[in-house]
Amino acid sequence: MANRDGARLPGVPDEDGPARIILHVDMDCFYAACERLREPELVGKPVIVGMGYEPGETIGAVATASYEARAFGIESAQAISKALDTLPRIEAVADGEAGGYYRSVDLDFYKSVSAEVKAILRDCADTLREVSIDEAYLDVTERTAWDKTADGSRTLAEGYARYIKQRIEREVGVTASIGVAPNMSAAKVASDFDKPDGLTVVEPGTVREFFAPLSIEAVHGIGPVTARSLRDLGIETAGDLAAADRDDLVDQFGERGRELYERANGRDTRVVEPVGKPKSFSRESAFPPTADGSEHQTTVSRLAEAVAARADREGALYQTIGIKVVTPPFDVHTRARSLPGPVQDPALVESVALSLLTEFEGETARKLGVRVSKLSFAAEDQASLDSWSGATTSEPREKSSQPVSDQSREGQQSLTDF
Ligand code: TTP
Ligand code: CA
Repeated sequence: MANRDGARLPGVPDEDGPARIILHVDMDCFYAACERLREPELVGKPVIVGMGYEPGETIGAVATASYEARAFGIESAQAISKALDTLPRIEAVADGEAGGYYRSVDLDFYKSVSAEVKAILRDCADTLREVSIDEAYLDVTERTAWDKTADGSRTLAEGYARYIKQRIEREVGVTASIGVAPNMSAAKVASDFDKPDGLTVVEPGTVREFFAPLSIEAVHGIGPVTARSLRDLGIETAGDLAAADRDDLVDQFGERGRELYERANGRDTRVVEPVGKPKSFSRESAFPPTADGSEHQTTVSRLAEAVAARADREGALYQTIGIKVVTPPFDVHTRARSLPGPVQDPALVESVALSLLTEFEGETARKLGVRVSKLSFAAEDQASLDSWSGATTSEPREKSSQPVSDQSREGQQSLTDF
């Protein structure tokens, strides 16, 4: 994982490994695209999805408009009456005149389309963070690379993003715009850069350059109000923001000012984390390469304790305990062992992790990790009761039993677990 201090150069390989590869996927005119799935005659037509356009209705807003309707000036959140003035219903106009194809919002249907898209994204990512019905971040660092293809024309990461776009289009029938970058905020801005059906790649080391000419509104997190205040300070572009005095920004906007400054400079150390219940807990530590077995053991013991404590805090039981060993330069080995049932037992996490480590005796490592997975939250109700009554600890619900099976001897299988 990347340094969390933000001190390293953006996107440049550091001692923790190569720059991350983050994708932001944003579906194009999503509700309108869904309507076109079940009514293909709407393809290429100005489609407006919203409420309140039926005769006799007056109040309502546009949820979204197809790009053909946007060309007339219709946009999300606009009053439906205004949209109807601009582009009357097609049923109401004379032959040959411009009219809009109005459809009412059918959220259940859009959710079902969204679920199909998200299933593809989940399949393609190490970790996925769903942001909304039509938007998600993917960390694909372990699935592809920033290296160039053999002919040097593009990065492998770009090819991977293109593959995801094609899968969505072929398997679901809607289009997505994707931004590829070494961090989340740059990926977000990149997905919006060339909409619709866009693919914009911001390579490591070029984030600041990519941001520089963009207007400040393009930086995620800057709305109209902040933009106005920034303009009052003479800051018009993301480049101006990157070059501004950080302390002035902090004085004016607090922590948010610092964050916006960092992002405009290409620094964003946020990690793509799934929403909802975690599937695993892990902790990793990078260090100067060493073959010293006792150092490895000390590190693994420390990580095991931290991971077990985290699971305990979250009220989680775990059935699989694993380690990760990274040998220079970037060879990732994972090993895991499954228990017959879920446990909450810090001593067992340590002993299983140390026993898995023995396979790597004498090897040079530069990073170690410990993970518990196959989580269950059986203690959840109890845990929330505990917190109501002010208790902070809960007893292990089940005691350990002996490990029975070794998993993923090749290491490949559970690579994405980490
Ligand atoms: P967006 O991603 O903001 O917009 P979009 O997908 O329609 O268009 P774009 O190609 O620019 O990404 O929102 C996703 C869906 O959320 C959108 O299809 C409809 C809904 N929505 C509303 O209902 N009201 C709103 O004000 C906005 C902005 C979106
Ligand atoms: Ca969208």
